[in-house]
Amino acid sequence: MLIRILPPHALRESEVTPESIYLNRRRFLGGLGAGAAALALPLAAGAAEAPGAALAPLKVGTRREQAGGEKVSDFDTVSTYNNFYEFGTDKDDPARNAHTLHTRPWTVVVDGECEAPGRVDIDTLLAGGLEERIYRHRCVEAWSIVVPWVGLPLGGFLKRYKPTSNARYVAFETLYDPKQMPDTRYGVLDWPYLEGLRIDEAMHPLTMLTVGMYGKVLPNQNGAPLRLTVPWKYGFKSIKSIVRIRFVATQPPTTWNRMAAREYGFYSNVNPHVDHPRWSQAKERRLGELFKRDTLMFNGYPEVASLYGGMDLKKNY
Ligand SMILES: Nc1nc2c(c(=O)[nH]1)N[C@H]1C(S)=C(S)[C@@H](COP(=O)(O)O)O[C@H]1N2
Ligand SMILES: [Mo]
Repeated sequence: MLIRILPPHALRESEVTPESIYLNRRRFLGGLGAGAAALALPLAAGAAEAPGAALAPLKVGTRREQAGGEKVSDFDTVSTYNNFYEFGTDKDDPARNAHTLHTRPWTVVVDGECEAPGRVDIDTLLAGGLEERIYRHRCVEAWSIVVPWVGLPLGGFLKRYKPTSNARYVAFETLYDPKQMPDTRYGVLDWPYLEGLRIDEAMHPLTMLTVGMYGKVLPNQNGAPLRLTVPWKYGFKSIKSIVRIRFVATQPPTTWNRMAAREYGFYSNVNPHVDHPRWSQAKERRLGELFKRDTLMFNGYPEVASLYGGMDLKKNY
């Protein structure tokens, strides 16, 4: 299916960006290619000035190193090599374009199958009980980084809203505002960006509601003011700039799964033994390193294996 419309060289290059190649081609076929590229150019200036200097520092309580002592990636890399398609499909687009996102005021609605639905203001979340967790992050495109995230465990946050026994999944939604997110004017993906977790995955102590990185608030391009961090899953599960969290009874639709179900499953656990239909997942390039390294099962978080007891992870990819 999708494999047939790719140029042959793309099939061999696992570390180029298969998704953006595919999507740019799609956009091009839609007749928007040249115009979109030209529009993006005038914004190119102003991106490179003192990365991170203007970001507010966060008060961090406990700090946990949970990346096996591996070297933390450079802030510059993590904040300039991004996937955030609402701001463009090239890796440097979000850092150049995401300044148009307004992160204040920002409220997150929590509703659905729960006894105490409500909404919370981002500044309330920032005010108390933040932790730092250093996690590996593995993109489905076979690159990876190690990031000191700042946030709070998602499970504790969700419990405040008293999920009922009908709450078997949690659905997440990104802001959708074409005025702030210029690339949502194109049909690259279905907007708003949607993601979901099974309730036990959402409650797992590794799953974080993330509000910062490197001791500061999140840069817009990394999903400000709050995003998910699910370190044993491919990066696209870590949805950015969340405005709504909903407890639901049945498996919710997710953007990438709707886009190409055969390529992007609901679970999307990092798994070196289950290849993507268009490339191997056995190895990855850690950004900043020369040689590829082996991809670890569950991205090196074997403690989550018990969530999937009895499941065929080739079928539930
Ligand atoms: N709303 C939204 N969330 C998103 C994406 C996106 O395009 N839109 N990209 C995902 C992908 S593919 C990855 S790898 C991570 C990238 O996070 P980072 O830029 O902080 O490394 O964000 C994920 N969350
Ligand atoms: Mo990704």
